[in-house]
Amino acid sequence: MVLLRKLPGMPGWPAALGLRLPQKFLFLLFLSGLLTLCFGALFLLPDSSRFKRLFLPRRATAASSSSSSSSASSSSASSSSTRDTDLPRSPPAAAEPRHASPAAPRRLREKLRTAARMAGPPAHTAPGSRQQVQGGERRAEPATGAPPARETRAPFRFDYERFRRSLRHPVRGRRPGEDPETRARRMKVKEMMKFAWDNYKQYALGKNELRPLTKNGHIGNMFGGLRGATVVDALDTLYIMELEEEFQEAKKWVEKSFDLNVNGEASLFEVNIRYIGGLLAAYYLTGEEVFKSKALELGEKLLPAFNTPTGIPRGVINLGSGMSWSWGWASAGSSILAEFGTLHLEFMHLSELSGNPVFAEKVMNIRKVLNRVEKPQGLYPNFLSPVTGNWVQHHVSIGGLGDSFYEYLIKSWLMSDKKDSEAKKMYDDALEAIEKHLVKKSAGGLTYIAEWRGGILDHKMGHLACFSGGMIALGAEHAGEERKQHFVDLAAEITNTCHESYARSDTKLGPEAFRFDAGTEAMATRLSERYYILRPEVVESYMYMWRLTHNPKYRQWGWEVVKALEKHCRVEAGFSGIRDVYTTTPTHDNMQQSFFLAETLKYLYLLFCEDDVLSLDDWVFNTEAHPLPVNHTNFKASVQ
Ligand code: DMJ
Repeated sequence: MVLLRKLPGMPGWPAALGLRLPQKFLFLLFLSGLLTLCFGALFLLPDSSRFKRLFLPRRATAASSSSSSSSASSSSASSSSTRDTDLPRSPPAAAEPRHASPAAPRRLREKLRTAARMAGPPAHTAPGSRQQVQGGERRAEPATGAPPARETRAPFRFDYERFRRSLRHPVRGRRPGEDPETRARRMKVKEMMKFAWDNYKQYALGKNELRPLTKNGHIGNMFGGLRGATVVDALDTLYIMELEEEFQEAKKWVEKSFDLNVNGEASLFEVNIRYIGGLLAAYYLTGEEVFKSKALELGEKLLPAFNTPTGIPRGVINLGSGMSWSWGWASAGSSILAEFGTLHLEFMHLSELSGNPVFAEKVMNIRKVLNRVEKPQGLYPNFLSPVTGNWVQHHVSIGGLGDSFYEYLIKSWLMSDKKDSEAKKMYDDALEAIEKHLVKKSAGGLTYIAEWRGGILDHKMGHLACFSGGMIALGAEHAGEERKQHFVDLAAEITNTCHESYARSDTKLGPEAFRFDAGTEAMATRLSERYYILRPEVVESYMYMWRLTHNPKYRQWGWEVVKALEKHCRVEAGFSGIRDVYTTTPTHDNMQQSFFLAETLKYLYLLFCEDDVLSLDDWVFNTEAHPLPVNHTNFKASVQ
């Protein structure tokens, strides 16, 4: 209106119509009311969702609202939307589109369902697999700028033979003359693996874990209805240990019984590290197509979790509907550093094997968001909003909630054949900040890594944090000459502290967390922290330290763990965690964790192997100890 009135030589409309002042006023009032109505209608009519998308900032995602999410997510990473409050904190009751609430008009809900049906099946879904056509289901598309993969990608075949030729060492090593004691110890670990597997197979095959006291299976609620966590976690360990018959049993279960068409709430992180990691490793070790196709199919099912304003995935996803949400316990709908930061290795391989860049794009975008956000004292807090891309709470830990994020930085660099220099820089910078602010020495001379709560130190180390000795050892080899010895020493000191936490207990197994305060060193001070659930982190560090230094004490320490496991954790039908490491007659928790077969026994076995078995020249271990190959050939694959 203002514009019209000011146009030279052109009278305003009301004047042109010959209206007087009150009439002009009424006319203007009428016109502005009309405009408001028209504009408002865009938002209120049932068909208005696409206009809303144009005008409103993107909000907490149900998969249903984001078919074009990948591109939107990367481009809106800098959005300062603070609509954090309407994130679902617990699973929605049904797989309905979130904006089609029961209060929404029925017509609108029907339209959304029809649209979902027309969107068709997800790309790359195995032929014949069941499709959900409810509103919650959407096809995941590549990130920024990339066209929908299904329409444009050329036929693609990963050249497995070429990959095998690129390895520098035989996968299971050459086994030259070795000392009989080491061989006997290795064979003992192999026997433990067979015992753990046989009992799982007998009492719990197809369930997620074995309950060795009650001799039945456990399903749990971490895997969204997926079954057989122990099978998938055990595959590569069985293969490496040359337990051929048992490997065939596991493979047969994957072929015949592993059902991916499930509907339940899954941890994105756990499904990725255990199932996708386990399947990828099994494929790379054996070349069996079934492992690859299952890994890719499952990878597709995780993609809707990334449909957030920043592209930072939420922690929980319904594998059937694609709906995702944040953990109820996570501060203000935040995502967890160790969860969204522990996808990189597997997702790069999913892109490598499928020829579909979408997986790589998702994890590269996570890195972009992390690089952009300001780090307090250079540290990475554990909680980040997937909506704003800002930290939600300043709790920093190299143990639970933070741990494997750091591990994946150095391993991303190694897996890229040392080409991913961005990952190396992020690792170097993070470690520098950790050393500066969190690494401490106790009065008794033990080096430990404390936790940080908004600037205040908590002098506690979790069992989980004990992986860091191995991580720092792995990075030490690649630090410049002048820094190398420093990191070797730091890794050795931390590993020594973790060993102390075992040595100071009555069972010679370590507690869930140990503290350095009030005269206590490397021991649990709270009843609730005295348990041991067959965790691998301490023996993981022994394995890396052994390979780095060949100091025999690491094999000795590993052997002490074997003896303690046999004495306190082996029961009639498998291995069980214990509730108190400070008593020689501990009670058992009745759970044989799947990571005991994937990690604890694998690292112990490798500790008594020559270095060329799963050589670190060729492989990086994901955080569940599943070996993924280093990209010597620039991940090239042949196109048919
Ligand atoms: C494993 O699932 C992985 O190592 C993960 O990174 C941390 N926790 C368990 C074992 O303790």
